[in-house]
Amino acid sequence: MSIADFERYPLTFGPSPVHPLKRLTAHLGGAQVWAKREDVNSGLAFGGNKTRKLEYIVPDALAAGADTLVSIGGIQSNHTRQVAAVAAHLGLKCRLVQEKWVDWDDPGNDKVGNILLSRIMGADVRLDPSGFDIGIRSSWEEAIAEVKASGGVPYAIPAGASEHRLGGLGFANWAYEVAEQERALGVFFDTVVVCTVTGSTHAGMIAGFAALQDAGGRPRRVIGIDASATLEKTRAQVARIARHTASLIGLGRDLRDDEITVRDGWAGDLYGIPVQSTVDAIRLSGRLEAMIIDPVYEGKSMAGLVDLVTSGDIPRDATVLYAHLGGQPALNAYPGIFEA
Ligand code: 5PA
Repeated sequence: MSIADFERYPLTFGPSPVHPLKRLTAHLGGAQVWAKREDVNSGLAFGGNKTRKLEYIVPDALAAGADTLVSIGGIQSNHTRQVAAVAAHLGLKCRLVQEKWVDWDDPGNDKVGNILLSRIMGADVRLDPSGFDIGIRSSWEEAIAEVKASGGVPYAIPAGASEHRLGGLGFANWAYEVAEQERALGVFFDTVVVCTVTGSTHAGMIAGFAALQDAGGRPRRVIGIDASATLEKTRAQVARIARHTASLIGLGRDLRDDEITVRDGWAGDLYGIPVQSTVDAIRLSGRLEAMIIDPVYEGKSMAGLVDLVTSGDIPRDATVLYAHLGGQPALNAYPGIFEA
C-alpha cells in the first residue's frame, strides 16, 4: 500500500499555497522562513487542517451509508466547524458535542467564531460542561448512541479526527504535496514546524516524510510544538498515530523515536489559554506579514518557531516551513487580549 491507494474526496482547492515570509525572516535574522497555508485551503467555511484530514475520511463515511456526522471538540473547536462544513457540503446532518475545554470568559465565547459558523451551517450543536481531554469521550459516545436511537446512521469522527484509523492520511499526503512544491519552487525545506494537540496532523507528516526519505529524499526535521499542555499524552498519541499511519502507507519499518519530536515550552499551563509569548507571536505575524494566527494553536507554534530560530536551535542556514493550520475564527472569542 502507498498513500496513492487511498481514496481522497476533494474538499480543498488543491495544493495549499507556499510562500516566503520575508519580513519575518529579516526580523528574526536567522533561518529562511516560509509558510504553507492550510488556513486558505478550502472554500468550505475557511477550511483548515481538519478539511484535509476529512478528505480521506469522507469516502469511508459515504461507503458506510451515514446520514449524520458526529464529532466533538471544545466550544471554539475549529475541527467541529470543519465537520459541520463538510456535512453541509455533502448534504448530511451534523451532531456536535462542544465541551468546556477552556475556561475563558470573554463575553460571547460560546456565541461567536467557530460555534457561530457551525450553527449557521445547520449543525445540531450541544454544549457539555466537561473539561479538556484529547482522548475518546463519553459525551461523544452518547451522542452517537442518540443518533442511532432516533433512527439515524451516525458516522463517528473523534476529536481532531485523530483517533480515527484514517486520520493521519491527510497530512501524510501533505508531505508528498510539499515535495512536489519544492521541485516546482527549487527550494528544500529541511525543517518543518507544526502545532500539535490531538496529534494526527503532526503524525501524518512524520509518516509521509519518512516514506519520502526512504524513497531517496533528503532528511529533514519535523518539529511538533505542543499546544495541549498535556505533553506526555500528546507525545504518546503522536507516536501511536505516526506508527499506525506509517504502516498504512507501507513504510515497511518502524519509525525511530528520533523521528518523533514534540517540543514543549510555548503552551503555557493550560490548553486554550494564551500566554505572553502567544500574544507576542500573533502581533508579530500580523504586523510583519498580515498573516493572522490564533491564540489556541498557531500563536503557540509561531512562538516556538520565533524562539527556535532566534536561539539558533534551528540554524541560520536552515529553510523552515511553518505549517499554518488555520484557526482564525477563534480569535473572535478572545477580543480581550488585544484591547490594550
Ligand atoms: C488544531 C486542532 P492536531 O489536533 O491534529 O494535533 O492539530 C492541532 C491544531 N492548529 C493546530 C489548529 C488551527 C487546530 O484547530 N484543533 C482541534 C479542534 O477541536 O479544533 C482538534 C483540537
